[in-house]
Amino acid sequence: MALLKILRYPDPRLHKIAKPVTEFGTERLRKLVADMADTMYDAPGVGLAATQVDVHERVIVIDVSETHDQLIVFINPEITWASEDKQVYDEGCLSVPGIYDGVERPAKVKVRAYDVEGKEFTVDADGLLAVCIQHEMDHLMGKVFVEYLSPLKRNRIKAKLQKEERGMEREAARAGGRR
Ligand code: K1U
Ligand code: ZN
Repeated sequence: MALLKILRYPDPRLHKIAKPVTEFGTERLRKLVADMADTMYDAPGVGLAATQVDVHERVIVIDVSETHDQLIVFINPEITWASEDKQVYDEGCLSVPGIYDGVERPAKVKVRAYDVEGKEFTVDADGLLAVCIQHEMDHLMGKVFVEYLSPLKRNRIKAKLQKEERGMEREAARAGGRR
């Protein structure tokens, strides 16, 4: 089991655009997916995009089940249909820890994607799965959910997380000095 470091907003690497996966069924892709799933379950979260672990390829893992045993791996996902009706969901993000806020998105989506072996599949999603797929696909396009919020809220969130980051860096430097 390998846990990957999750980038924290406002890290500029969260705004990189991910490239499509071109080689399927490789050990490298299998390991990336396994490590991403371990990282998501450990966090804990219900989704994770490769962008968040500084890998800029179109790979997403999601498990919205209560039993944490229904992992879905989406490689090169594309939304082929989105409903006219919208829903507002209080979203969270492992890259924006401790912040939850309402985002309006299409309530239902159809997604086409590939599994690790390169086999195509489609998913009809609603509820949290639909929210999570759209949130993770935004990550692959370099977009973080706070960009849907007002500039005032976004700047407050940015300042809070930057302050926390400075505190963590100071603590790490102190711990290093004690060694
Ligand atoms: O960082 C991420 O992209 C994952 C994110 C996914 C998400 C959740 C809710 C709405 C939209 C997108 C999370 O998993 S945040 C953590 C979270 O929702 C959660 C944590 C523990 C138990 C259950 C949920
Ligand atoms: Zn996120």
